[in-house]
Amino acid sequence: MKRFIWRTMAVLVVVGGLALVVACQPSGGEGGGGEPQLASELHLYNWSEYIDPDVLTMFEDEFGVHVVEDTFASNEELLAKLQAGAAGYDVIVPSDYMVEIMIEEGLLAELDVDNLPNISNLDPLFANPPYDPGLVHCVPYLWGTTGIGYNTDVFDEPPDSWAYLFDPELASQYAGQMTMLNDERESIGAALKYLGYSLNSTNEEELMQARDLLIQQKQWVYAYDSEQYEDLLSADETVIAHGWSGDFFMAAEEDERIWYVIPREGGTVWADNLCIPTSAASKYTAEVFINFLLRPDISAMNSNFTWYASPNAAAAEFVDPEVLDEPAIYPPPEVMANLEWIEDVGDSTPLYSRIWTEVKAAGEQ
Ligand code: SPD
Repeated sequence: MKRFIWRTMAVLVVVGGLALVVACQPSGGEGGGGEPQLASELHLYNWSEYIDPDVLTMFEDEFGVHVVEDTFASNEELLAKLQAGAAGYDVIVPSDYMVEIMIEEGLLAELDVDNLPNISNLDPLFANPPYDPGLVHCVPYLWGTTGIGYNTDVFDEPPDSWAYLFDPELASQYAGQMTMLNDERESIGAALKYLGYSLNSTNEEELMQARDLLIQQKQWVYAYDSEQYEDLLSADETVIAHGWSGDFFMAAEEDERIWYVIPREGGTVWADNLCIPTSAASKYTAEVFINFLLRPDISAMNSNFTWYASPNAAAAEFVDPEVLDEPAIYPPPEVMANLEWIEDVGDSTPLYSRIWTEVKAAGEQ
């Protein structure tokens, strides 16, 4: 009987012909009537090296909640995990276009703003994104750009064009010493940009050209990688890499030869977001965690650690000047105007996935 009480149970309450299901959990968990309680653990599913470990310790000390972090390498990997029914995550960090896809698929819970007073710290520019109008499901966490990282000892001038990765004359000079993101939207997007098209193209002819370009480029690619490409640069395995701004600046902290440039043809601008899956076990605890991450000092710690820009206006006074004043982290308006957001391409998504599969399989036995 005791075991029964401690186990989560559903109580059916019939009031005037209405059936209401109330979930009860052991104390220390969430749910039930009355004051919400914090769970003892929170499961965070995040990009790699994307939160200051001290922030996690501070949250654990302040709230007595142990944070278990697991990492993913692409939005598509995150989506596949949730679609497959993974129910173990309380907070996930999808990018803009993926938020839209996940909302459409019913994978994201609506946030209870009463638990998120620190949302008022956000810059109004980030308060109404087209992929989640009114921030109903997610709050923006960090934002950045996608471009080219390189070893400054090898390049006299910054490789400020996608041609360094795709033009046969230029790219062949770095054969076996370049990496591309293992990310279908980003890598196909880079090829589309080099060709002068939108990185959200749904034109089959343009997409086939991008596929052929990526297949041609494959002979010079050392690896498709989204988690260690900056370490490969530092280890002199590579000299040039397609990747995300902050990852290169983080590596540059340890190795001053590394730097980053946004290609003059334009690249991607993106925002990653804190969201709660509908399958989360501890929604209230997840909201308390997200609210903690929205605190100005905490938001700044994550920005300083990751070298990504913060959408939190109140955090600016705590962000290190090297981060805040770096034009490749906070690009000036004329550079921003040349960048594109990745959008949900709807019915063309399977075509992007097919192209990526073909690129990855090309030349393999
Ligand atoms: N190491 C953390 C990198 C986070 C990058 N997220 C960017 C996704 C853009 N499509």
